Amino acid sequence: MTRVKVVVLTGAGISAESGVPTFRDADGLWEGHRVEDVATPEAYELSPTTVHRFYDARRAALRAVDPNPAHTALARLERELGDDLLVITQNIDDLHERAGSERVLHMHGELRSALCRACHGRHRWDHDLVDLPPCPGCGVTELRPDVVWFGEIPYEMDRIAVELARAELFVSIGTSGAVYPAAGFVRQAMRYGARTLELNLEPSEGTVWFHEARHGRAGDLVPEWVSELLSRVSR
Ligand code: BV8
Repeated sequence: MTRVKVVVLTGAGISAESGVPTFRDADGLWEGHRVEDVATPEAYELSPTTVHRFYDARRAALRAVDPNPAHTALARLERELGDDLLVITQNIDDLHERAGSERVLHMHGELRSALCRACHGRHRWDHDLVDLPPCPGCGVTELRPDVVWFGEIPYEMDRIAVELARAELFVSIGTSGAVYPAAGFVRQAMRYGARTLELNLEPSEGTVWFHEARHGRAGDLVPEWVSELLSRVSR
């Protein structure tokens, strides 16, 4: 039996069935806000309160949602593949971790983390930030959401490049392929010879770059794909 190095990229679509709104579907988050008003450094400079309220609401909403079968299936896959699986997520929720995944790379940061603009410390954070609490590290009241905004560089891009070069299978789950550099990962993986698979409700903007695409709900597609893959490989 063979081993296979798998890199999975997830987007908002994998959390949709948990009740976390996506960004670009009809009732998406951005519908309530123009992205420039809440997810850019300029927006934060202009109106920190608006931006804090947007993220404080999303952080609080995490308590009311749970992982769905797609998250659970990826955690099962990690138990079987171990270091041969890495989940790179664009999502800032903690549903992968709560489903049991440990090897998760949050390239766009996390709601449950605060970043200090004074000491650049990153701290586990589960409360509101709108009242400008002191940084647990340096005490200065300069904490912002530890989230990568448009125009900012995503986390761990060097590590991601290494992982994409090593991948034998690249699977994109629940993302529209609208935001870079994440939307370009499929081409990077393909250039290094990976097989590419898209699991999404509908064809993404990058669907042409995938060897195979299956369209439907992540809660159905992901457990089915994981069972299929595990029947073919072993650690
Ligand atoms: C950077 C954190 C430089 C905040 C986010 C012009 C052309 C190309 C690029 C650019 C350009 N102008 C500017 C850029 C760069 C820009 C960009 O890509 N802009 C886009 C809008 C054109 N990117 C950046 O600024 C990035 N930084 O480029 O720095 C650099 C880069 C590398 C190295 C050095 C320097 C930073 C981008 C990060 C922004 N932050 N999130 C927050 O969460 O509030 S992005 C945000 O949108 C999300 O995090 C998510 O990652 C991203 C994409 O959303 P998706 O996850 O795909 O969600 P979406 O709603 O779009 O789609 C959901 C999909 O799921 C749909 O297809 C739907 O059909 C499907 N679905 C729904 N339900 C289900 C389902 N699928 C399965 N089952 C279901 N049940």
